[in-house]
Parts: sequence; C-alpha cells; structure tokens
Amino acid sequence: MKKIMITGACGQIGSELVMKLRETYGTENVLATDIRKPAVQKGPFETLDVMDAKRMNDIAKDFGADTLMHMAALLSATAENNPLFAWNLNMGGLVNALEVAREQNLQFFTPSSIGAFGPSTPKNNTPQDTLQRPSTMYGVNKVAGELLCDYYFQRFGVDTRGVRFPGLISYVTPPGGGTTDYAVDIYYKAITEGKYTSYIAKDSYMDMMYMPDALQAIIDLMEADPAKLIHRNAFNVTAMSFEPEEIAASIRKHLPNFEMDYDVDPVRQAIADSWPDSIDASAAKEEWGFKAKYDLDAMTVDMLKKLQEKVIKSA
Ligand code: AKB
Repeated sequence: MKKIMITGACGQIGSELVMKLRETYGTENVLATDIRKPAVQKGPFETLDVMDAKRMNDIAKDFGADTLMHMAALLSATAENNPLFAWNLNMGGLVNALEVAREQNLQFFTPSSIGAFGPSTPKNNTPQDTLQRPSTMYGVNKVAGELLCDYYFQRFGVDTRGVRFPGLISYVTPPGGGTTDYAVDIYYKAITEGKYTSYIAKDSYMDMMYMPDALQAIIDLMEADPAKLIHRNAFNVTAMSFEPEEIAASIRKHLPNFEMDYDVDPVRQAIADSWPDSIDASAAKEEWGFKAKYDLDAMTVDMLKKLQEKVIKSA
C-alpha cells in the first residue's frame, strides 16, 4: 500500500485530493500537511511551511512516505501581485520537495498549468511540445518547475510526474488567487444571487476541467507504467474550453433567469489573454490513458445540484 504525503493539503486541489486518496489508499496512508490547520481534521495531519526544508524531510521520514505530492503554490493572479514572494515560495517550496524525494527515493507529483504557456504559444489545440515563453511570474515558475522535475528524473532518477492543469472547477473548496476562478464563482453566485459580474471578458476562451476528473488524472498518472511515459512532468490535460457567455448559457438551461454582466479586471484579463484558448491532450491520452468524464453541461448539472445542497445545509 502507498504512503502518500501531500503539501498544500488545505488548498483547492489539496483538500479534495486528500479525501480521494484516503478513499483509495486508506486514511492512515495519506498524510496531509499545510501551513494552516484544516477546519475539520479526520486523518493524519502535520503543520508544515514548505520553505522549511528540514521539517519537510523529517515529517516524510517519520511518516514513512513512499510518495510526495507537492501542491503548495501561489496561483497566477496572486503571484502577479507579489512576484518576488511567488518566486521564493513556488520555486523554494518545489526544490525543497524535490530534495526530499531525492533523499528518500519517493515517487513525486507536482502540477504544472496552462499558465506555463505564453502569448507566442500557438493558441488553438496547443501542442504538447511547443513554444513556452510565459509573460507572468506564475508561468515562469511553472516552466522552471517542469524543467526542474525533468532534471531530477534525468540526473537523480527521481520518479517525477506531472500535468499541466487547466482551470479546475469544484463545489468543495473555493479557489484563491487564480485567473480561472470566475468559472467557479459564477456557480456560487448563480445559486445565491441569480446574477454574476464577470472579471473575464466575453470571448476569452480558457481550458477547464471538473475536479473529479482532475483527481482521477493524478491517480491514473501516478499508477501509470513508467516505461510508457515519454512526457513525465508536463502532460497537457483538459476536458473543455469555454468563454464566459458559454458557461452562463449552460447555467441558464437550469436557472433561466440567471443574469451576467462584465467588469473586466485588467490584470486577470491580461493573464487570460496570454494563455491558450484550447490545448491538445493527446499525449496524456496515448501515454497513460487520460480521459475526462465531464463536459460543460454535465459539470453544470453536478455543480448546481451539489451547491444547492450545500447552501441549504448551511442556511
Ligand atoms: C490559475 O488560474 O492560476 C490556475 C491555473 C490555470 O493554473 N487555476
């Protein structure tokens, strides 16, 4: 049985990943760590600042980890507001985690992002291997991270694996500081207020994926036969690409009175404009069988149902 340690376990992906991994591998085999304590604690947890390399190493050793999933990172919009802090945290945390994996011979996962692409990248059906000259600090961190993970595999034989996630949509933990967060906020506001003001402009297409597909992708990649992996650390994965009017139209199929207007945020809009409109996930499909179950309408049905239940419960 695997023994998995996760950093950033209270974040948007981390909090759901911990639950999914505990269902799959057993509660006691998954150690959650984060700089802040979770609101509800139902399994092994340690407080950890990923900048503290020694503590990270000690915690992994004491737990007897064989796998490290490094999820702690600042997202694109927050990183743009404080680029130096983002560089220090995103790169410092990653190199500390890779060192733990190297010293203790752990299998390693960390997510990259569509943010690793930039304005000169082909915008449509963006290939797996292509130009990557991002114009954001987050993108610089992600490209450097992809290369660093490749380096740790080639130079030290660490079993590093990763995907380029698109915007992730979930009803469990709200995201914080991302450019794609509008596609989560819109569902909350549709339920609670019946209207939404989008900070992303009309016609701005970005790739997205529903969280259950993202979690399954992580497990499938980590379980994949290493002999089949050519692109270890930066597989393009996506389930859908849409712009604000399309997600609003999908919501209106269930809430016909839903209204949307725009108040575009120039910082997040510039980031969105620098990213691809849609990426090509065929390498992930060929090398480890990546498949997303949810398209936009299937996701909308589930999001609205789960959020309605959540709002009723908290009332
Ligand atoms: C963000 O918007 O920063 C993230 C991402 C696409 O990496 N959701």
